[in-house]
Amino acid sequence: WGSLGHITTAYLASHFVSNTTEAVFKELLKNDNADYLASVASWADSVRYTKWGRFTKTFHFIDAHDDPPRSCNVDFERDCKETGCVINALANYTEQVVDTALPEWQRAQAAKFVIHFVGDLHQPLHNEDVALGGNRIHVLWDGRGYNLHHVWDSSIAEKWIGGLHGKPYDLALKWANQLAVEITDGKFTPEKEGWLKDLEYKDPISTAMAWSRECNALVCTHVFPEGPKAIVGQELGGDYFKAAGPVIEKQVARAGYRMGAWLDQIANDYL
Ligand code: DCM
Ligand code: DCM
Ligand code: DCM
Ligand code: ZN
Ligand code: ZN
Repeated sequence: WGSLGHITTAYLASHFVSNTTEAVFKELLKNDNADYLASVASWADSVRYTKWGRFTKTFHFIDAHDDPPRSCNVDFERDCKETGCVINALANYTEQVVDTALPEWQRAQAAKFVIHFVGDLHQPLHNEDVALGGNRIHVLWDGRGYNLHHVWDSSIAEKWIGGLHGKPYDLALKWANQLAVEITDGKFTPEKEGWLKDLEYKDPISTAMAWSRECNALVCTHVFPEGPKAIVGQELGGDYFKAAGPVIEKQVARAGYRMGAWLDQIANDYL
């Protein structure tokens, strides 16, 4: 995601975590404010292209070598790069957060990666190989040129919330509060229990692969419903957005709700 997606998922997670979890992560991240998760959610993107952070570049996605829209599927052995992917990155950093033999700064840094990668794992094009996750596909968005990856990272979400009128953290918090209502007592309430099915941080590869397969399926149904070639140069701000907006909304909601449950399990074992 872009920063709006990441900050929103983190605010949403902070809405659902237990008091214990909140205390554990406020202490670890040395931040006693309401944005203790949100303020670190985009950090992993800021280090990606720095010299010391280069090794994390492929940690943000998994390149599913499938064939949308005919066939969507993800295979860990086939698709996770030698240099790592979002699946084993989430697993490794989750293990680091709970490893009390590690120095506290390293566990805090691991927590920041976990908060980011749960988010990225829920973006359909972070679970797809085609055209570098859509980066090499030129499209139009309300008349202006972008690549398809950017549209799914940022443009759809920004339009869904009514545009970027306001401060980024305020907009994200407002959206997160709306999603929290939909989860607690709204359109997502009937399915929220299913979102946490088989969630187990001690089995991170299985859990992350289940999330990845669910998300990758959306590549066939909503990202490339007519195939990758048909979308090149198309205007996506109209009918395409109408179908994609609800998908983005649900993926952000799932990511935030699952992040909260993930951090709850971590904090429980921390004690
Ligand atoms: N930030 C912001 N508004 C907030 C919290 C953080 O604009 N309420 C920005 C400032 C930093 C980044 O997010 O660029 C991370 O902040 P921090 O150093 O507090 O984690
Ligand atoms: N941060 C860190 N180590 C770095 C860069 C940033 O621990 N090398 C922290 C400071 C902020 C958060 O990550 O709390 C977000 O930083 P930024 O504003 O640089 O995105
Ligand atoms: N990305 C992806 N899949 C790829 C390559 C990149 O999902 N095979 C993502 C990572 C970034 C965005 O696309 O979020 C832009 O990547 P880059 O800046 O490396 O082009
Ligand atoms: Zn992206
Ligand atoms: Zn990322």
